[in-house]
Amino acid sequence: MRLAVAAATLLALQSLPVAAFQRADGSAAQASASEPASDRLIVRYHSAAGASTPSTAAQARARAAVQPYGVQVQHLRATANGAHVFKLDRPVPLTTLEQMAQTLRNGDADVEYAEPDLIMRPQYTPTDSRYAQQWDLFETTAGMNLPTAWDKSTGAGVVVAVIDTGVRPHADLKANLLAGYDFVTNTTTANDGGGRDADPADPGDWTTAGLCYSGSAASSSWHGTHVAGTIAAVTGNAVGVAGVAFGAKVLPVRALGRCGGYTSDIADAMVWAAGGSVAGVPANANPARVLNLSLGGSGSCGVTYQNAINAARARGAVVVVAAGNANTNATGSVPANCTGVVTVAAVNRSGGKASYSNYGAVVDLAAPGGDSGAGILSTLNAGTTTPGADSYAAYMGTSMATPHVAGVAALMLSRNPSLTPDEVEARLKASVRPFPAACSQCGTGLLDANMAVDAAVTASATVVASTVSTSSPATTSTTSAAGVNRRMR
Ligand SMILES: [Ca+2]
Ligand SMILES: [Ca+2]
Repeated sequence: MRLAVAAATLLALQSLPVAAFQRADGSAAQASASEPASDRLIVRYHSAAGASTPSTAAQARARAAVQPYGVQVQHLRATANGAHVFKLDRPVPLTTLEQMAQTLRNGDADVEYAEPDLIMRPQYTPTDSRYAQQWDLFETTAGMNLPTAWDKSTGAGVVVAVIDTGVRPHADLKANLLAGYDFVTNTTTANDGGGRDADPADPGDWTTAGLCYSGSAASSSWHGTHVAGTIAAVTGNAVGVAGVAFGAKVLPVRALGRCGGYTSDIADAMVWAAGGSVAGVPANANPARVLNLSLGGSGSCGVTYQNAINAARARGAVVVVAAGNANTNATGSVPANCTGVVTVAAVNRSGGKASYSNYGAVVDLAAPGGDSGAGILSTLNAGTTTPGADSYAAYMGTSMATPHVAGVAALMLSRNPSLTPDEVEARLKASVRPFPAACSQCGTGLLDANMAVDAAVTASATVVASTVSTSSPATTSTTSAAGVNRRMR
């Protein structure tokens, strides 16, 4: 019965010409507004856990299982989790992929689980103009109260992994970057001439029309460089911008590229970033205590994601993720809907919900993500395709809100390294001010860095939601931050 329904659904979808399917899938920036697609499945076998390939018989059963859907599959690689990635000969909609996964499970008792390998995308939207002030760090209304927090912690000794598009060696960031790694397996996505390698430099993720199955042409985003700058731009150097945790180090872990990135690569990147081992990749000499995932896609939280999150948490890492930019309930946004993550919504400069921000019960708290007319200023690159000169630009998105929280988690762990991921999350959620403007279902409140740094050394988390910080920006630290901002165009 289930198979009959699946086949009928499939026929309806397959009857669309490829060009029509591509148009119907929506642009890259609005993938969540229409049905996502992928050309990968992740399958874990009881008998092949840890093996480099499943048995010939298992591969034959997989080919047979997807045949009714009119596609062909081939084994691609093993994952850090002991599962296997299969490549389809073309992308298919998520609902069809889920049906295929179920058919695979039903037809092979050796299958522990099978699920779509969802494609994640950076959760940002570029703003049109540049802004010279980092209101997000110090402004009384919706700023993070960082100048006061910096008197107590700057994040020294803590490593924050930025699982993203890689980084540029920006002069205002480079001194705070560790070696990192490139986990992108697909050469088109990677755009650096190969697959996985030890170089997490961002070669650019520009696209041409149709490259991403559906999207229009887009300039390189340098998304990872922007996110990393928010966390740990070099601060106090009289140049450019300040970072939230400028005493911390950023571990750049590349898992996104052209058209986004596969969950299977992101999951391996998470395992490695936290200090776990991944076959074929040298050990991580600088395990991260905080993982920043300013990315997401539509779908449920699969075993692949949840296992990677669990593995990172078991090694003591706090996993901070974007709620998503579709102005919808984040329950349908992954990894925002996974268990054990700190899910972050975005507020605008007035402290109200940013127009694009997702919301809902899975959101833990909010931080500045900016909105039209008042974005988040950070390090960037001027190249429209390949890398150009260092630059600065304002972006907006839950991608921008997330590194504010990751940075504050680093400030907390620097002050008290013995905090567990659950303790960090509970104290983050308790270290908030009430929203100064409407932000419904945005979690416990607006994160206050000073309260969080204090909470890092208290005996237990206490909700102090009624305490509104009114710290004047007239401290030495604030003046310094404002001073470097004024040098911005
Ligand atoms: Ca590469
Ligand atoms: Ca700087």
